[in-house]
Amino acid sequence: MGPDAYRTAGISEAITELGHTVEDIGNLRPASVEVAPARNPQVYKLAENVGWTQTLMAAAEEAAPRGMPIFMGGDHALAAGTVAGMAAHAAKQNRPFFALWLDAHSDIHTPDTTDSGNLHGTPVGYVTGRDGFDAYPPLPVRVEPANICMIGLRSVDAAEHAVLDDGDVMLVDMRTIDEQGISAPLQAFLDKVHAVNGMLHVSLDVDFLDPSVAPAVGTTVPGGATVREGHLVMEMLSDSGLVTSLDLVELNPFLDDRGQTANLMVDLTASLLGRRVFDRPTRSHQ
Ligand code: 4U7
Ligand code: MN
Ligand code: MN
Ligand code: MN
Repeated sequence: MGPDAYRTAGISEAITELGHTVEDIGNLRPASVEVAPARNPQVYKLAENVGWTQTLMAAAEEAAPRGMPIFMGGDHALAAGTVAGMAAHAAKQNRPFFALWLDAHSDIHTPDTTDSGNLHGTPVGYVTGRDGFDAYPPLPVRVEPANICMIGLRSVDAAEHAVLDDGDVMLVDMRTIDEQGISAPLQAFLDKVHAVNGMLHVSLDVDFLDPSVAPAVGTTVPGGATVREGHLVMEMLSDSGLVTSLDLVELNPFLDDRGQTANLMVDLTASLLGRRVFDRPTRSHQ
């Protein structure tokens, strides 16, 4: 139901209003695949997830040369395919690939380490080439952990800590945001992308935002980003000119309050695509 909720909230119109052309290719369907049962009996809907990964990887690679793909989910399992496909596209262009993960969670489980069995907690594990994804399509190119930045973290499982603590992923948890603001760490990451003319994929999980402003998600965690923090991130990303693809994931319209969350996600997308309060640098009145 997520993609239709974004359509109802006027995502195409909001983007068109900013002077861009929109091509809505409609809803996709997962490839039908057969897989051996997962080692971990908790794992839920493995074949469907593998099928979606196959479909979305191909769709991303196909769409990337034609513009900036926006992938509307659906849950975050979607990103296994979209990120892998965009990384493959970047490799063909001979450009380094980066990913910005805006999320309360780090989603770096594997099918073996997940306790919940929910594969939306594993896409970063897949794209960074962790073991345990044998049922999945072979990864075209591995995403370097050093090229990933996670912002908004406040729910990280023990098995995820084990890989992140000694790893190279740039971790910006809510405490960092409280202490340093959201713009300084984001700018540091964008400088890294800019320095090597990288392509940047943004993966926006609804639960990055505080549930008081974005209730329509199954995995709410209190203490998330504010509306303004969300917009500031998107405005800085827009100014950077580095973003080449976007995921909008985890919206569950059944949990929404009169479209509040869908509308906020559309507004954030508009900020990323150039909407501003003023279209020139603002100066404070002295
Ligand atoms: B989302 C969780 F245990 N880590 O594995 C898990 F906390 O895409 C949550 O970020 C995963 O919403 C959340 O089930 C996945 C849990
Ligand atoms: Mn997520
Ligand atoms: Mn999440
Ligand atoms: Mn989820």
